[in-house]
Amino acid sequence: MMELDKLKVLLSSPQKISITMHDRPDGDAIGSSLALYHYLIQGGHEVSVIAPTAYPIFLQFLPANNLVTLHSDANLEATTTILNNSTIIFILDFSALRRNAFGTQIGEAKAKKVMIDHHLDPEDFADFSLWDTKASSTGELIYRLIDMLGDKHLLNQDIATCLYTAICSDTGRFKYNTNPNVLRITADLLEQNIDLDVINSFLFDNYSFNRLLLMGYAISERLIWIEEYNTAIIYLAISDFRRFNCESGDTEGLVNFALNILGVKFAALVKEAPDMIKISFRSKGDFSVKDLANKHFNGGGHKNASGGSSRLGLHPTLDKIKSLLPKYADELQQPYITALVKEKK
Ligand SMILES: [Mn+2]
Repeated sequence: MMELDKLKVLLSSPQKISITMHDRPDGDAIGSSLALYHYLIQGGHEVSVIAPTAYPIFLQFLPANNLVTLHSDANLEATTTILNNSTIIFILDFSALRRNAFGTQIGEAKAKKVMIDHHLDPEDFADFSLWDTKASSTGELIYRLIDMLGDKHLLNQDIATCLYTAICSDTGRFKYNTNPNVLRITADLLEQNIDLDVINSFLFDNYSFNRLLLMGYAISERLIWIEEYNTAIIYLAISDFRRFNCESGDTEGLVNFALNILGVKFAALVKEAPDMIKISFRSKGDFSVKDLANKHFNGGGHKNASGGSSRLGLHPTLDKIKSLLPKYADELQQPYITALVKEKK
């Protein structure tokens, strides 16, 4: 394992660097990668960013997005050439090589490997790693790396725009994984005069008209509220997606609307797909949807956010979820934070 000092020495002369991230890049993956790009080019390095798969159009406003190489079937050779010519490969926002479409090639490359990540269970392939599961985001870790290398004076508007996007995405707009240090870092980023109106519009105000209609329909027609168990379930049939000309990905964030109900402890989004039923679970407090997904729906995840699947069909799956609720009565029957609310009424 390389020490920070050795990385610093390595970066003190111009290198050929590639930066890559996990498949289906999100705001943290692409934001932290482009931030690192804008930092490294100031050191005179030759830097390539390779996205293993496509990523949403609403992330393509980031500065230097036009320089990202997309690893696609038409472009496999480009990736190989870049990796073979690299002296350093930065591996961002993932730490298991299978999470990247060309992970095997990364593993075999001669280049020094630098892994920067906050996910659980990292693999042991890196020469240098900055790995912290307590970090809000890989963006936060890129900021820390720049600081550790003594280069905070190199922060500029491009780096700040990318890092703000990374941190804001992974904290759900500073709703979770947020601590004083995250906000201090964010304050530093705002010192670079980044345009919050523009960034936030790209990140969050990006629904198509049809997608908003689907969301409205899901809430008005497909939301079941089971007050006894403080449980909200939203379900969508294939025909609903067709009706609004939407895709499965258009329900991103929909399950969180179910979590907006006062007192709710458990929420599920149940989606019909051609070959199976896909389910997202969310919870508040100590109720573990990780265990529930694991035990009953071949899934897993985190305590408060998990996913699973079912082969039962849409309505039988809904029935199965409902039939499980009495088993969790002890945990679900007391509404979340309402002891406080009831006193105030
Ligand atoms: Mn991340």
